[in-house]
Amino acid sequence: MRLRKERGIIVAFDMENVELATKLAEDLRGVEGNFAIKIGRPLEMQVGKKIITKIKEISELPIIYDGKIADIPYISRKIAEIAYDAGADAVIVQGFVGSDVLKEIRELDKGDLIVVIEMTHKGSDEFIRAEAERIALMSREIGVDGVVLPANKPERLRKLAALIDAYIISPGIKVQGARPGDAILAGADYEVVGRAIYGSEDPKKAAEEIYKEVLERCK
Ligand code: O7M
Repeated sequence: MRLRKERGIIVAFDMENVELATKLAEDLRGVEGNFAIKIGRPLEMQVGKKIITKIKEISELPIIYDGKIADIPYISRKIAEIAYDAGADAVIVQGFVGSDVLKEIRELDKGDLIVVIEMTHKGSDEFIRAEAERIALMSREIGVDGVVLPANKPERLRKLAALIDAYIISPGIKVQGARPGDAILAGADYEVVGRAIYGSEDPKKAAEEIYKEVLERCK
């Protein structure tokens, strides 16, 4: 199951509580709308790669492994392969590591390849921003499936989105400053939401409400 280039919400599973993760995966199974799950390192480190298999089985949603892979081609490929074999439909790789890393993972052809172009935090403006256009063009040339662009920097998102023909996933919603809908209005396909969902009292309700708000604003 690969991700479609359609508007939707990616729920970031960065919680360290495995019980909370499995409960939210259960709650999201069959949820109305276009949802996917991104598994981050804080959760993965609790139990290892089998959390990918487990969350996929329970939720029946597309699973993205967010190891933000940034190593030499040999190691990057190994990490990606382990994640795909555990059930990940997509893996996330840092674009700044260069084309040989992306090509090595592309060659595996076991699932989607999503590349980080520019990030949401302030430090991203110190080095990554200066090269983001080139990273975007490299990603397009290699034919990656998806890219990551910042929701809380809408002018950058808009500019970089114009260089991209892959699907765009965009974090930075709520806690990092953007409103649900901001990223899709600036050209993204998916909005990535973590703490505003898993950190809320009723995570399923929060996910549904954020999805509704996105649809309302992006009619
Ligand atoms: O909604 P939050 O702020 O709790 O979580 C945001 C998620 O998006 C979290 O999983 C981060 O690792 C991720 N993210 C960013 O916050 N900023 C970025 O620039 C890139 C990512 C990301 O998903 O990269 C793949």
